[in-house]
Order: sequence, then structure tokens, then C-alpha cells
Amino acid sequence: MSNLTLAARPFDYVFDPAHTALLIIDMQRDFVEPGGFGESLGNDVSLLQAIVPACQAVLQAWRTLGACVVHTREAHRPDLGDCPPAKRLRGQPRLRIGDMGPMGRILVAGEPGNQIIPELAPLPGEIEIDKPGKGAFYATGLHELLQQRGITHLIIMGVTTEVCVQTSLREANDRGYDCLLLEDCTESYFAAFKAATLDMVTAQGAIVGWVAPSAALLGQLGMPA
Ligand code: C5J
Repeated sequence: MSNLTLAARPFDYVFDPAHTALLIIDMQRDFVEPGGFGESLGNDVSLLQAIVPACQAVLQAWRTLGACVVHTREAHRPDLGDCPPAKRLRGQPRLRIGDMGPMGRILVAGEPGNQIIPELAPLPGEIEIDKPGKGAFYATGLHELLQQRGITHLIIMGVTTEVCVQTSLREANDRGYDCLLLEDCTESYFAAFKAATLDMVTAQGAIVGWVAPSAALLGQLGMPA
């Protein structure tokens, strides 16, 4: 493949799909469906469900290309040995990490609520990362897996914009990846936080990365938006 140029903020994003991974952050039942971690923190999870069709369209297009796909899950070991007390005890959620909820133990690997939503379920051969932190690179082998595949660019979608998505973007940027965030394929429980994140990422000449609508990507890939 060769370079494609996509109209983005703050200026064009140039990428070669052969060296670009689609990184899908934490599209898990625990954040998107009632009864999970997101709702236990008092959030309206229906806000996040709105991006699912746009994410599906991008994932489908990316799979058609045969390019690299990475799915992450915020997930802890059943013994919670990788969940610092500072994380588990923070705030006053209805259910804490590790507690039994309607979809199994909250944010614990392998539990029903910890699975990626069926609409975006990983296919064999796609990379799956269980991450104990907010960032996709912290305490995971993601950087090494991407390096082995010659990945230099990341196109990112998922939830939530200002928490795991933004943390992962910043971690990726510090490791030398050129990152594009698809604005209609990411969502927050707080509209103002999403807007602020998109502005922060693109400010100062793409100091963290680029932002574009998914239609711009689909157009470049020759797919209907
Ligand atoms: C949060 C995430 N919001 N995936 N996790 O705790 O953004």
C-alpha cells in the first residue's frame, strides 16, 4: 500500500494503511451497557452506545483492507493483584472493581461484562490487550507487538474520550506514533470533556495528534460513509 492523505484537524493526516493499526479502546460491556463499571460510577451509558454504528463501519472497512486491528479491554486479574488500592477505593461507586454485578465481577478479565460488545467483537488474528491502567501501553506488551508489525501510525476510536482514549493517545505519542482520533467514534459521559480533549489533542500544531470524522477515513478507503 502507499500513503493516503486525509483532511483532518489541525492539518492533513498522511498514513500508509500497511503501517497503521486501528486501535479500539475499551468498547466493553462494562462501559457501554447498563450494570457495568460505567453505570456503577453514576454515568448514563446510553451516551456511549451512540457511537457503535460509526465504529462498526470503520472496523468493517479496516478489516476489508486486511490491516492491523487492536482491541483493548480495561481488565484486572481475578485476584486484583494488578489493581492498586488507590484505583479500587477511589470515590463512592455503587459497585467497586472486583465486586459482583449483574454482568459478573466489575472490570475483571473473563467476566461477561468485561467482554467487548458483540457488535465490535474481535476476530481471530486481531490483537487483544487486557490493560490494568487507563493507558493501552502501561503494563502491556502493546508497543512491542506494534513494533514487530512495523506500525508507525494509529487510528484510534473507543471510550471514554478523556480517560482511556486520551491517556492511550498521549502514551502512543510519546512512543513516536502519529495518532488520528476519529471524533464520531469516541465518546465521553461528559460532552464538555470530549470537546476539550479534541481541542487539546490538536492544539499547538497537533501536539498530541490529529482529529477527523470517520467519513473522511471511509472516503479515503473508498467506502461509503
Ligand atoms: C474509565 C475508560 N473511564 N475506558 N475507563 O474509567 O475510559
